[in-house]
Amino acid sequence: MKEFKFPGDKSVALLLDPDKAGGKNLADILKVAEESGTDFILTGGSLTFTNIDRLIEEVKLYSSIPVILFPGNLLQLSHKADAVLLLSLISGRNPELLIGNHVIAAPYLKTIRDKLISVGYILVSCGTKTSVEYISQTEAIPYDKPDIVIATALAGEMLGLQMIYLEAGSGAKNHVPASIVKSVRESISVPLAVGGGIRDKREVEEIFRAGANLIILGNGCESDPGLLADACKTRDALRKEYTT
Ligand code: 1GP
Repeated sequence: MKEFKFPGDKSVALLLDPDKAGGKNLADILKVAEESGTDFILTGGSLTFTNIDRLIEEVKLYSSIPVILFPGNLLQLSHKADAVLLLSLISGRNPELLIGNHVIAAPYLKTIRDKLISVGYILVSCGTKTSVEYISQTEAIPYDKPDIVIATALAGEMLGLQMIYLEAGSGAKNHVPASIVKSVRESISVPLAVGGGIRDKREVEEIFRAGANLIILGNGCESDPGLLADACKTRDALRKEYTT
């Protein structure tokens, strides 16, 4: 198995919706992902009707990009991924998503301990209510309350979580504002992932420049696979700019 490298300074991840990915669609999008130099494939979701093990196996038939599991619930755990996000939904106050599920999963996760990345998962409300809010039965932090987002991210870092993920929700009307990404970036030192509602290369650049280390693209790439290639080009240009 390929060794997983922790998200570098600027990385792009493609989020595959387990229920939409499969067959020719999957082969096509993974071809674009390979050719454009996508750093990671993420898979998982709030609710899925698809067997995650089988999906990861299929992804690996077409691609050698590391697969990171982004489990929406305990049924989505798999040892077939290269890495697993151990999510704590720290914007919410649902005890099951803060510690309950982790306790249930711990004996299993112990067997794949070296693949785990602990993540402070923060929902930021950027428009309409998203699936993740409903399914998690938590309330997202309003986008006009940046201080709460910053304090939550800080608390996550101080608790020892390895990465903070600012999430607007899959298919969100608007992405997390760049001003919030910037404020969080200035407040924490662990890697910062941002996803949800990012639909064009201008937004990708804006969020990278605000300080995101990892950008996660889902729906935007389903409607326009060119977004993935554009995002990777933007990443390359910024990596160059920041090292020269
Ligand atoms: C959702 O952040 C991801 O968890 C991706 O969202 O599908 O809106 O790009 P989109």
